[in-house]
Amino acid sequence: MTDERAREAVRGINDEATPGGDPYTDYDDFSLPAYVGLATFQKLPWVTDAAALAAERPDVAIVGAPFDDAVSHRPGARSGPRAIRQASYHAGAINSLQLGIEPYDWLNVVDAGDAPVTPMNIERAHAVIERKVREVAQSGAVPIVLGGDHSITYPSASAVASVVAPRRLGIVHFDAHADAANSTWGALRSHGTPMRRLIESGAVAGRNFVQIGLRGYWPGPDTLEWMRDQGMRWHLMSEIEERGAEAVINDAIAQALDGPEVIYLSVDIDVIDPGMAPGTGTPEPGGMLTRELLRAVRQVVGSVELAGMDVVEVSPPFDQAEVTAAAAHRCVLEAISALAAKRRAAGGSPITHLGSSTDSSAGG
Ligand SMILES: [Mn+2]
Repeated sequence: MTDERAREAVRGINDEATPGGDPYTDYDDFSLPAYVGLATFQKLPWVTDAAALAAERPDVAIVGAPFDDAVSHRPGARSGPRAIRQASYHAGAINSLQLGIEPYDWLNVVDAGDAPVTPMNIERAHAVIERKVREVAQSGAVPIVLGGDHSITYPSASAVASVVAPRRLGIVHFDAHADAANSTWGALRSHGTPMRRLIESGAVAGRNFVQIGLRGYWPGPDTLEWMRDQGMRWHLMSEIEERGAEAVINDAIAQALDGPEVIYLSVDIDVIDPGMAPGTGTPEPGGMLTRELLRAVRQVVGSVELAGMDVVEVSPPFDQAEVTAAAAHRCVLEAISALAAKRRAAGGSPITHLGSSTDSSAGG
């Protein structure tokens, strides 16, 4: 699939395009069913090379971080990026009913592939993830990173913070867990510690690190005291139950932007109730509804300047019927659609697709 062919096909919803003459060539890869061909995210062009990204200057780029050597309980998130990429029944083009927009008519989105991770070496994996995310962000694209365990937020958000500097980064973090421990059984790089590392390193100020959905029985009082000392702010799941998600998230956005100009959004899929998202490493009962989280992603992305995002902790071996991977996939689509709606609202122009016509059925 070349970039030109993918762009030609973007116009129109693919499965509504009328076949032409030759069944062998009627549809290009972008327009063929989701299960046919390469499983790039939403069949988007696969542009992995830093030079190609710099030349392409996409608006958004998907990045895989297939790494789970830093989990404390049940593993499997290394297979998350691949599972999320294929958790869709749509061919490439999509139309957001929620936002009334065909996002790929407004944004140039590519799949930048995976960071070149190998197992059994956390420092090496984090280093290559940081470099990959930095390359994507330096191209001008908003990186949307598919985890991977939550430890990858440390290199990923660090890379984004370094690229946006001197502008400051706030972080909005959905999770059942605070992930701000000092160590996990002595390991400083773990999926329980990335938020502390980000604050200690200065990538983000504690007071602009805002967490939503915390619940259950971890962390302990010492870590909570450290979090308070940093000025971190968090909104328990019980607050969402009492006040509703929309009001809580409005407060969280204001707190994260109290100083910074741009936002990194980190979504641990375990913020969703494990009854709706069982495929994750540390499931904690009593979480958000999937529909609440998707609405929350639209709310956050629609009202901030998004510099980067990740969706982490999808563990396909523990999933059922791909329900967790699908939720993660839709978190990404909601973010892309909200970015597109912002582009349109700001008076932007639709992308002129090569070979496109005004006939919306001309896809393929
Ligand atoms: Mn978590």
